[in-house]
Amino acid sequence: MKLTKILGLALGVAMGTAITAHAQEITLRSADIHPDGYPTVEAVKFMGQLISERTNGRIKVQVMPSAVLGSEKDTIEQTRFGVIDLNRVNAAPFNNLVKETVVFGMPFLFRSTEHMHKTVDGPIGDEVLAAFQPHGMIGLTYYDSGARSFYTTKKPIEKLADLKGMKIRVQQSDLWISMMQAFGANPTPMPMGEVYSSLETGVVDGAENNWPSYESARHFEVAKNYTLTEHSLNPEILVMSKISWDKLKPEDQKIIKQAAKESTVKMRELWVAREKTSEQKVRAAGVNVIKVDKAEFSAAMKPVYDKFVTDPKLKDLLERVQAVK
Ligand code: GTR
Repeated sequence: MKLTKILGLALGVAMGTAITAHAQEITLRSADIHPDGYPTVEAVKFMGQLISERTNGRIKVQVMPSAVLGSEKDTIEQTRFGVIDLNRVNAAPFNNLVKETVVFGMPFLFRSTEHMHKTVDGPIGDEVLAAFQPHGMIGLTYYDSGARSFYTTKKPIEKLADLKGMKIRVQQSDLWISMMQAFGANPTPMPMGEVYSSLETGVVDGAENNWPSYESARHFEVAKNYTLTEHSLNPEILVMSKISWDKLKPEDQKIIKQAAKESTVKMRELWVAREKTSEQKVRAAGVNVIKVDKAEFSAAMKPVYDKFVTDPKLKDLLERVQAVK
């Protein structure tokens, strides 16, 4: 074996698992808790195709779906340490670490999907992506996540008072815990992978999510009442490990950033279609879909704003989001 090859191999090992033995070829591993076919997974695969084409196969992306690399909270840590190169996570599990992400999850903040798109596609979106850097991550792009609504196993939620004392699973975020308390519920934070059995065994009385997650994770089988509160349009965020990013040449970083942005366009098409098919599927399965007076739920959210948007920087960010037309 030539000395250069031995050195190359040693370098590859020293630089971590992502760099293959051939020093020029890089495979970026990307985590997602959703299975193959889910719009977030397919969008990152699409991004990988663009990157591979534009680097003549030098850089590839391997999506590891279905939480094989762990829960979202765990994969965030692994991403920060460079064990995972790319990670597609909802904004919520980033909340405790990257404060700026709290704003997008604020209840009833976005007036519509268009409002959310305009916000994340513009300078505010860039500002929040930039806020990941001091925490060891590079914010690449946003994906849609629809609107989150409640679903329950036994008692349907028809008005705000119905939530009183209900055990509701939430994502692992202090903001989301407070939001559930403000709704009058008893929040139980846990990773997505534990929700099905928790609903089935009565550890929780309900959870909340968008149509595609409710359908894909089969929660509709065990929680048949879906209440259209649509309390948050919190987006998904695709990040890269700063350790992995720093190993790349600036021109390759540019290719990745551009491909990520293009994958958002693709993702939005996939999302619109999936929202429809997921809704049809769960309705066909006999889910009880309940309409509510959203104003009543929204009015209960003042304490959440008072608690989480105290910092002048966050207040300013929030006001700028509200002002987006
Ligand atoms: C989904 C989201 C996931 C995860 C999940 C959850 O809508 O795509 O990233 O956050 O919700 O509730 O844990």
